[in-house]
Amino acid sequence: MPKWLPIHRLLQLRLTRYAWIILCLIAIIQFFATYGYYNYEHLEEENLNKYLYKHVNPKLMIKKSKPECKYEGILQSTKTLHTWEATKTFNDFIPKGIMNGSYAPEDCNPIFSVAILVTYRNRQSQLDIFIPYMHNFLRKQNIHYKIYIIEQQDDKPWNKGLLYNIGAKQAIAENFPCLILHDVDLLPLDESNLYACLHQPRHMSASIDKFRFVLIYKTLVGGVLAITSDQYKKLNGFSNRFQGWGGEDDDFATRIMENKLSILRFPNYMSRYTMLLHKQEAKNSARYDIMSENTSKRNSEHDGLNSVHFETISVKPHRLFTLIGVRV
Ligand code: BGN
Repeated sequence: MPKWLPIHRLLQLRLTRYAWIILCLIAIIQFFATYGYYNYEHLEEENLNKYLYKHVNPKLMIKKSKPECKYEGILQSTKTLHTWEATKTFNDFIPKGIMNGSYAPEDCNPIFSVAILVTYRNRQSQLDIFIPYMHNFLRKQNIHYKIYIIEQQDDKPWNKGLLYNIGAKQAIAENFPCLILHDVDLLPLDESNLYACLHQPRHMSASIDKFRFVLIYKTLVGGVLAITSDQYKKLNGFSNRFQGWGGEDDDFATRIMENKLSILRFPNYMSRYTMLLHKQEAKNSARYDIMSENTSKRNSEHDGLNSVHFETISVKPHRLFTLIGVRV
């Protein structure tokens, strides 16, 4: 018997054991990789039109000589960028037609006006990508829009809910009927993802590459959310009590449900986003307690849009966005 045979057998035995371990690992990874909903409940593409909230800012100049803008082509578009293509496109950016972060189509009258509210601190490299990317994306949509960056200009714990409330107050004061609450690290990939409100709150970022393009849970409203200004006021906006990362969006979802509103979504092939990389913010360890306290005590009546406190605030128009600087 040749000498190498027992070693070979041993190796074979090891290999089978390794094979088992590898198979188990694959099973575990598979389990975690498939949690969430790929086929979540959504509106059907052919019915979207009847859900659209068709309102423009009354201050927008409507010219009778121009036709009404059309949206069917946008909603039916199948053009999609791949994750790796998305961040490269900002090189071809010519800021034509944009003033104070606002744009309206030239050759037709839009039927949607939306305020894009972006909460922000210390993410210059993401903002540099986000702003041109979004203008390029939105200018193709035939909508009237304005981008607001709401920057927390202090070192105190991050308070996203409060920043959204401040941005919403400003946009509502400027007569915007629809608010789109937008993370600075998310870029839409599908041209058919029309930036407009529906008659019910609309969670727009249901399919993000970071989450393997699945909806991680059904009540998620974080990322990108479109809500009418009237509904935002009805909910009394966000709780101002969440400091640090996480929870304020889940609390907002509770407000939506308490007010008997529902969360609508477009199909996944119209709701894809790529997330720009960044390191995870410090999580707020009190977020679970605040959430359950808010729900049990029905805090939403006195904690929100009607109780916004801050030290200082400034509103500065820049060409590509309006900057609302806040010290909380
Ligand atoms: C959740 C966070 C959300 C966040 C999503 C996606 C909480 C509260 C505990 C239930 N919620 O876990 O704020 O948007 O992840 O990242 O942490």
